[in-house]
Formats: sequence, structure tokens, C-alpha cells
Amino acid sequence: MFFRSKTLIGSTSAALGLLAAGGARAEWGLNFPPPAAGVAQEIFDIHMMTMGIATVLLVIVFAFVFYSLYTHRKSRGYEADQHFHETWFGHWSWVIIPVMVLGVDLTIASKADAVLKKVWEVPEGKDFLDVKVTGHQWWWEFDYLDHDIKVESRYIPEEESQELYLREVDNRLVLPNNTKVRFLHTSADVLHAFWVPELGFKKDAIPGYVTETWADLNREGVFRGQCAELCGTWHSRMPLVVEVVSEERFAEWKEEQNQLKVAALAEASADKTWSMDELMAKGKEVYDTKCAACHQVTGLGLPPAFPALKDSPVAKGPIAGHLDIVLNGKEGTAMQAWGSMNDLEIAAIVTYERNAWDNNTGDVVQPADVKQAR
Ligand code: HEC
Ligand SMILES: [Cu+2]
Repeated sequence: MFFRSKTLIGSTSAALGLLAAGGARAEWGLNFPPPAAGVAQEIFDIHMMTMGIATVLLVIVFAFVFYSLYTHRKSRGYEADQHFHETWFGHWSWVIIPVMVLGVDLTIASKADAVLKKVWEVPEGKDFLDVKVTGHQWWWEFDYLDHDIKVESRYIPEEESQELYLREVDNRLVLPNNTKVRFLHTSADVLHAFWVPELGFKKDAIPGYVTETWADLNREGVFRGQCAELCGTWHSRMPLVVEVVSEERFAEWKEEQNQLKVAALAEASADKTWSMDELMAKGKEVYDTKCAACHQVTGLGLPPAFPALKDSPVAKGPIAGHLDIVLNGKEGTAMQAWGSMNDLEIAAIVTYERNAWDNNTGDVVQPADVKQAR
């Protein structure tokens, strides 16, 4: 007996300790985050209704338990009723109570069924903003199909993001408020999952398939989620940040994106010969964002999965072979084709890889060389 009560005290204080430690670290919140879309609000409402019903039942059941224990305690000499089942209530309680429970269950289930249908059936119509969301190892790609805008979104390293480490990205998914958005989910490599709690749904991104979800946005703000499907060593580094802005701000943002695109295109197609220093500087920037997840900033890779580029036979071998693997990737491996980057970016990365980390080949690859290799 003594031993048992000691373990009880021990485990209770351990549990309290855990609670205290968790409370100190986590943001103190009691409920789900407030929804930012109509359907998400309906899901939230079912949750609140269920909590309400559960609370009422809890009070009734506990009141009954405490009353029974108190009134029928042994010290009062209470004797168990041997004939309860012969009374009217004893008879019918076996029917009435399950029927009441079933009534509660069906109330919740019918509401849930109606909302689930809404979540499931993406409405048809032209008044939607279509965004294709592609999961990659380990970043997100957002294509605004009606606006010809493409956004690449990657986590920000700890030094720069600090307390928002793994919660912030370089380019957010910017969406206009009071708009219905249709998301088309797919993946370029393995399974990922799009999950932003304020939007109310979670959807797998499956290579080779396109699945749909939608949200009728109704609140401005920044909503943070993450990839919710284990997708490899950097799964934890796929935060999702949705920023819902006013319609005017969204129009501005679109304009900014278009200008950026035009500027990048003009830079890349300029008939210019770049210096080694220019290419190295640009190459490092692009390499660190797009390639370092696997090949590492140090160029040492993570063998055997991701080969080192320092002293790599490809990075120090013929330029043609190097350009080929970057442009076309290598089928059946995590090395995807990077041909969607512009000539300048590829020229810069390849120059960088051939000269960084003591590779020192002295080779300078120009955008014109990349154009020819395509
Ligand atoms: C998702 C992980 C991943 C990313 C990101 C990635 N690579 Fe690779 N890379 C690989 C893998 C895996 C291989 C080995 C393929 C094979 O088996 O030959 C590889 C091979 C290479 C090679 C050949 C190296 C050798 O010695 O065989 C080069 C060059 C290369 N990658 C360049 C790049 C560049 C440039 C980028 C960025 C634009 C990049 N990689 C981004 C996974 C990645
Ligand atoms: Cu993922």
C-alpha cells in the first residue's frame, strides 16, 4: 500500500512538472486558433458544439455519481435495492438512456456530415483564385495560375528567423481577403501535406496526382502551418506561411511580382559577359537557397544520400556533364531537373560549384553556354 501511494505521488508530481515546463515554453492558449475561412469556421463551430455537449454531460454524470456515493454511503447503513429492475424506470432506463445518447451522437454526426461534404466538394465556378501548390524536398512552390506568378517558399535559417525558426519563410503565400481560393495540390517528389490550421483542412500532396481543396477567406492576417507528412530529413524545414491581405494590397503585390519577374528576365537575357566575381556572388546566393538542403553550404553533401560537390568528379569534370545533370537532373534520384531556372542562375551556380570549396577549376560558365546546352 505504501509503495503504491508513493508511485501515485511520484507520477502526479512528474505530470505536474511536465505541465509546468510545457506551459513555460509554449504560448498559452486554450482553444484552436480562430479560423480565417468560412468552412474552417463551420468546423470550429462543430468542435465548440461538441465541447458544449460534452461539458453538460460531464456535469450531469458527475453530479449523479457524487450524489449516489454520498447518499448511499456505507456509514449510513444503506442497503442495495434488490428490486430496481422491477420498477417502471428500472425497466425502461435501458431503452431511454441509449436513445438519448444516440440522439446526441446523431446530432453531432449530421452536422459533421454536412460540413464534411462542403469541405470535400470543391464548388465549381469561375470566381475562384486558383493556386497550384507543389511540395518539393524541401520547399513549397505556389503557382497563381490566373496571374502567371510563381513563388518559391523556403524556411529561413535559425540565425535570421530567431524565435520564428521553422515558422517563417522567405516568400509567403499571399492571398486576397474576401476571396474564394481553390488549391490544387501535387508533389514533385515524395508525399507532402499542406496544413494551415486557420484554413481548416489538411491535404496530402501526391506525386502524379492533383487534388483539390478550397477556402473562402474572410480574415486578414498571417497564418502559420507546416508540411504534415514525413517527407525526408528536412521535413521539419517546410513551414507554410499564408498571408491574407486586403484586395488592394494583393493587387499591389501582384504588380511587384510582375516587376521582379521582368527584371530577372531582362537581367538573364541581357547579352552580357559576366565576370567570375559576379557569377560567384550570384551563384553562392542561389546555391545556398536551392541546393544546400542536400549538398550543404560546405559542399560536403550528406553521403551516401547526397554526394559532396567538393572534389566531385562531375563538378571538376567536363562542363557539359555538369550542365547536363543540373539542367536535366538524374532520374530515379532526389536530384531533380533545375531547367526551370534561367540561364544566368544556372551559369552562376555551375561557376560557383566549379570554383568554391577549393574546386578551383578556374572555369567561368556564361548564360550563353547554358542556352546552348539546353
Ligand atoms: C533534394 C536533394 C537535392 C537537391 C536540393 C539538389 N541535389 Fe544535386 N544531387 C542530389 C543527389 C541525390 C545526387 C546524386 C545523383 C546520383 O545518384 O548520381 C545529386 C548530384 C548532383 C551533382 C553531381 C555530383 C556527383 O558528383 O555525382 C551535381 C553537380 C548536383 N547534384 C548539383 C546540384 C545543384 C546545382 C543543385 C541546386 C540547383 C542541386 N544539386 C540540388 C540531390 C540534390
Ligand atoms: Cu514535406
